[in-house]
Amino acid sequence: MLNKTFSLSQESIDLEDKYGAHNYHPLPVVLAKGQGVYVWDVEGKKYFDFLSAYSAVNQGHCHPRLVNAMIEQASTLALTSRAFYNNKLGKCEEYICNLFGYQKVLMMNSGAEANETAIKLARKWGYTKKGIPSNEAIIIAVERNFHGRTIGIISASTDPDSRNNFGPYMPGYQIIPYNDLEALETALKNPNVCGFWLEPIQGEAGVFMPSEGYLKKSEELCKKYNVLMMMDEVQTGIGRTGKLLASDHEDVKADILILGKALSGGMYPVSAVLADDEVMLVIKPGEHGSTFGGNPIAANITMTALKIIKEEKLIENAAKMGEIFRNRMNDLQKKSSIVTLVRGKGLLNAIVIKPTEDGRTAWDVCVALKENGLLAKPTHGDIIRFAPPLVINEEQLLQCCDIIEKTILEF
Ligand code: IF1
Repeated sequence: MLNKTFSLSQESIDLEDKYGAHNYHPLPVVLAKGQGVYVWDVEGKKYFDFLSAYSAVNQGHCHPRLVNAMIEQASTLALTSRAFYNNKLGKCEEYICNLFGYQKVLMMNSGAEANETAIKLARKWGYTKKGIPSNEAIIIAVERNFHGRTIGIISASTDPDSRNNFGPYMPGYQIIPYNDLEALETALKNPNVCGFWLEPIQGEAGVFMPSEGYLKKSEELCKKYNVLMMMDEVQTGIGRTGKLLASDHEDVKADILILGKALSGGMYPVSAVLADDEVMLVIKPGEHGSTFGGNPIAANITMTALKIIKEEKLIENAAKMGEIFRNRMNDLQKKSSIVTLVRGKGLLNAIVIKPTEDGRTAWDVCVALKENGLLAKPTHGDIIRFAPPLVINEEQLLQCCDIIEKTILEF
């Protein structure tokens, strides 16, 4: 922790502690400025951001084109609600549908809302198209899933922190092991199943990747049993894993695609659900919505955020930088007594840290990394996720590898 003498950081920390809910345990750093791969704290110290707001800031902090897109629209027309049309949403919907290859998109705000929308779409499709008896629809979810924090979503969670003491839970889920095709096929045989809901790589679980071919085989099984594949790419999408979508590594095209976070480059809360007409049009006017969903600012920023991904070749960069990063981390693992595993794809990577004899953990490594100018956060105690903005260049990446190596070898 910071020393108790007066400091700008301590002032902010104390205010949040006194007046803010304690639903997070942030690293003791108070940020005041961001630009590209860098953030600065209130005392003016500069850091590499290796979390990217959980992969929302893929395009880099305060990207000038995103700032302009926001200012431009915010000073023209900010919010109309969907009670009326506006001149930005249609263009944004067209851009998104053409880029990801779907007939329709439904715009929401948070990743959780997009996942809730996907649940409603799958269920209503199950009743009206698959003939599942009313209120009997089942969605298959996987162990260690993370799709958001609403009651509907955590009712499928296997993580005690996300789930415990928030019951009673929403029914209609069957939980199976991730990366287990036999368990999937068995579960799919139930005619009341309308959807199979998963992340192509489990972010919160600690960048847990399934076996090669698991996604493709799952897609085939879903088609065989007439079940909608609902792919949550909120964290893995928008170039993060070295492809536009993580699903692209196996040429998988989900029936329902769920996007968020970097869809707006972290400039504004924007999420989206994509599907073809057969699925999307089961929801009729007045059956679903949101005050801010698809607002003009969201639309203007989203089109710009997606153009940046393409025009600045951030997908290719993520693939190339990711290779360099994992090679350096694998070398580090050989030299370090506390790094037990390195895994990831593109610029979504993680290392697993074994506690030292004197009980120091991944948290202590992250505090030391902060002292050395790099910000990352542990998940599930022993895993450190490394996810810099996709705009990082080779020189910056190698500097960060040097910081990580220097820090880890001090443990
Ligand atoms: C927290 C991490 C957690 C997500 C996937 C949906 C959502 C998320 C795959 C919901 C959100 C965020 C939420 C934040 C920490 C972070 C996170 F995996 F990215 F690290 F929690 F697991 N699907 N992930 O990753 O999107 O409603 O937040 O916009 O809740 O602590 P949201």
